[in-house]
Amino acid sequence: MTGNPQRKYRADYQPPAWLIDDVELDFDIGSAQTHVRATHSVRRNPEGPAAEDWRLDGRDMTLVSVAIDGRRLGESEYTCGDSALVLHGPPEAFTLTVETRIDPEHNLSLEGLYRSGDILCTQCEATGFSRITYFPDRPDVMSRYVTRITADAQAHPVLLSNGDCVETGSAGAGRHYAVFEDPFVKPCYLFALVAGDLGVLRDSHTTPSGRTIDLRLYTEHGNEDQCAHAMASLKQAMVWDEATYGLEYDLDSYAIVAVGSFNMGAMENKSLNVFNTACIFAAPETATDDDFALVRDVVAHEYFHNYTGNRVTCRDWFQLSLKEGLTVHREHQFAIDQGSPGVTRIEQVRAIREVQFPEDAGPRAHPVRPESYVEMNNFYTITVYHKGAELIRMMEAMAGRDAFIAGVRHYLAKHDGQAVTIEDFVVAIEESTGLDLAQFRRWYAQAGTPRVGVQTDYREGALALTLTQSTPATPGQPDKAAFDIPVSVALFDEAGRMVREPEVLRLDTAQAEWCFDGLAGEPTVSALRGFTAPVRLDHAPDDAALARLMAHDSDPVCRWDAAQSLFLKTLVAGVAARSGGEALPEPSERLFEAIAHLLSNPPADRALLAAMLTLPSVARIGEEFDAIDIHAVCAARDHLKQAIATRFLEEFEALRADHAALQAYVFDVEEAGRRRVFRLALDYLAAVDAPGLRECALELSRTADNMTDRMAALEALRDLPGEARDTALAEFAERWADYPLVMDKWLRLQAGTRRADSVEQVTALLDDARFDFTNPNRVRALLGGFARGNPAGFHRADSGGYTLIADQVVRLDALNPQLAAALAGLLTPWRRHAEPEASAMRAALARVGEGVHSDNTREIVEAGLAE
Ligand code: 0A1
Ligand code: ZN
Repeated sequence: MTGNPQRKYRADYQPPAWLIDDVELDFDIGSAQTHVRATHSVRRNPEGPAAEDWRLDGRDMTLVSVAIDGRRLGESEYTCGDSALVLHGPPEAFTLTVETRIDPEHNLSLEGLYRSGDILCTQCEATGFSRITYFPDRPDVMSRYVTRITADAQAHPVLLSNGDCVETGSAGAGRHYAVFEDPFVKPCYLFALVAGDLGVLRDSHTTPSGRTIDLRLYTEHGNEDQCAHAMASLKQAMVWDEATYGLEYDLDSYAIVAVGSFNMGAMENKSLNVFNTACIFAAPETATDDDFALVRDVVAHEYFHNYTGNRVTCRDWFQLSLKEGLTVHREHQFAIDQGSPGVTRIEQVRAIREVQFPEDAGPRAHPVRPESYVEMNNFYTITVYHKGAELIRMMEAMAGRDAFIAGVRHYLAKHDGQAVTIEDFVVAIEESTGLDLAQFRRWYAQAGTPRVGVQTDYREGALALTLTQSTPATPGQPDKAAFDIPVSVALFDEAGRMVREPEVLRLDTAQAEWCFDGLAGEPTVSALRGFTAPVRLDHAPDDAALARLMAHDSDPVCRWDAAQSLFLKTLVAGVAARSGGEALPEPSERLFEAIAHLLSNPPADRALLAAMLTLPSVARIGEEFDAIDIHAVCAARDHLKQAIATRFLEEFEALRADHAALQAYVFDVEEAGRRRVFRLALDYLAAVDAPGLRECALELSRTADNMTDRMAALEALRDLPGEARDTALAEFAERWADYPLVMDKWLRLQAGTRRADSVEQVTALLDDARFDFTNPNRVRALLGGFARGNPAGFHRADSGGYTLIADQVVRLDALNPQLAAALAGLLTPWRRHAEPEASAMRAALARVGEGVHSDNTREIVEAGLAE
């Protein structure tokens, strides 16, 4: 590693020295390079520092000229370096014109202006705008934009930018132009431009106030039939935001463009969202139920940003959770309102526990509002997004839904058109709701997951409930002050009747006690109902109490969690035995009885049944250990699955047969729940290679009318011996060769296959024509699918898995640092593992450090290796 990248600190914030009120951009798109002329009306910021020089960010482009008030500057009047253009002593108010040349054809970083297939598109968050022109690339410089695009009319018949199209025309020589005006001020990270030969799906939405919005969804030709669900989701999201928050869309048109090469899921550019095709395309034949839900939720998320993010934005990037935590929370509320609220919440909780908790316990732990960063793109994390959303959810729980929504409306009205801080949001919520959030604010400042202990003491009709909290040290934060933690609690009696209604206890000290009296007998405590706070609960009800909660708790999260706890007890014992070289223990009769009871008294929501019968993931089991013996975890999980499958073979056969009665595919809660149970049944049957299963799965992989069932069949076959697996995979590849997103499923299936030579299989696929190293979706499917979805292969004893990932990170770093850094992150939790894996993983991370040059990947590696 070389160089000395600059670390930025939240405490160093200074307002911008100059402001730009109006931006005029003129893009002349050539066949190779693009020429950009930017004209800005600039004035000194009365609240800014009294700087002499003005620094404009910019990289990877050629400066053609710079002029002030129409006069071209001489060389002594500015300095242009690798990352900035500095104007020496500019006037107090002036017009700045900057001409640059950029090279979208060779831009593989997928930031700034780049080419995805035949589409030219932009990605400017967080700091991609400074790859387009020299500009103060920071969100607190907000301007009104006018954009003119000129391009070849045949290659790029569709030209788009933010706002309304106010003029189009011919530019001669087969070229044409279009001019766009965005009336709302915005930071440059929300700028967007698209040029291409695109197909479009059109629709419209009429708001409660009677305005009709033109809705357009653009994709490369031939994909229009995959866009109906995304369009329907957009309309659902618009209706929901009107009905729930009273927020109407504020322009006459809303466009989405789906592109195949995109580093993230989607981007909320004002009135011109750019999406990864993976978050737009959804047809029954090619997308699973999970894909349908993902599309719905990401489309809604980007739409919700129009207020929470665009109309009111972030002052600086340390405030990222201001827009992301709030918008994820709004997305979560929306998803819950679309049906199956229990299981939807369970999925949200799983993401926090299985991904955020490990991040918060690892070398990259950071507060929801980070204190410093080297590369901002490394901070689009599950902590900022999802833990941030849980903080908002806690505020909502404290205020009540109606008061909270009124608080958000107050915040939006108070700060409309501004770039503000998380503190501004918290103050607005306090002003509107009357809550005192003084101590609550610590959630934004302190990293780490609090552990909440639950102890009970029952005597003569009275239960003393003691709650304790402590938070482990995280990098740079050795001591933690007490959090303000809402813990929802209810009590159940022996027969499973609720004897105390749910009540939210506020734990705001290291320890506190509550007393419940007038009880007829010792109750069972149901705690953290609905997951009221992002904490680890140290609560150890005995097996009988867990079985009771599993059967009777009215909160689906606690019901599911009781099942998970029962499974975990067996699994933890299994891991300990295996690590100690002993035989794996058999599950207790109590566990089998609880499962039998569940199967004969299933919840009305089929998806909840499936969730409750799904064993904790390898990641979740790992959370129970200080040093994870990953191979013992896999063995214990396999063993338990086989034991359950053997005991309930008939029941799983019946659940499988039940599914045959399904009608043609529809994506709704009821049908998706049934498919989920079917998939679960196949999974258990595959665990014991049940008679007839291979034939049935092969047949289904050929005849299913939808991708959900087809994938269930392939996943069941994936680890089984015999020819059925290879036949099914080969037929699948042939049938879906023209659908890259479906081929990602094919890559992922193989990457996740348990076999001794999985490293070699993945390595071979890197050279397969169906793989493309420059496309992030392919890379995530194959390499992410391997490192995340194949623990046995990734952690293989000869370190082959680590070496494979390390080598590919180094290779990728030269093309797409953002993606390389994300992949490198998979090697950082080495301290969580037992030996010999820990040392081997660390060595692989060190190798990455020797081979990479980007600030992105270096920041990740340095954090991962820090003492
Ligand atoms: N703001 C987007 C996420 C996003 C962030 C960065 C990107 O490129 C570097 C792209 C998208 C969202 O929350 O949806
Ligand atoms: Zn977002």
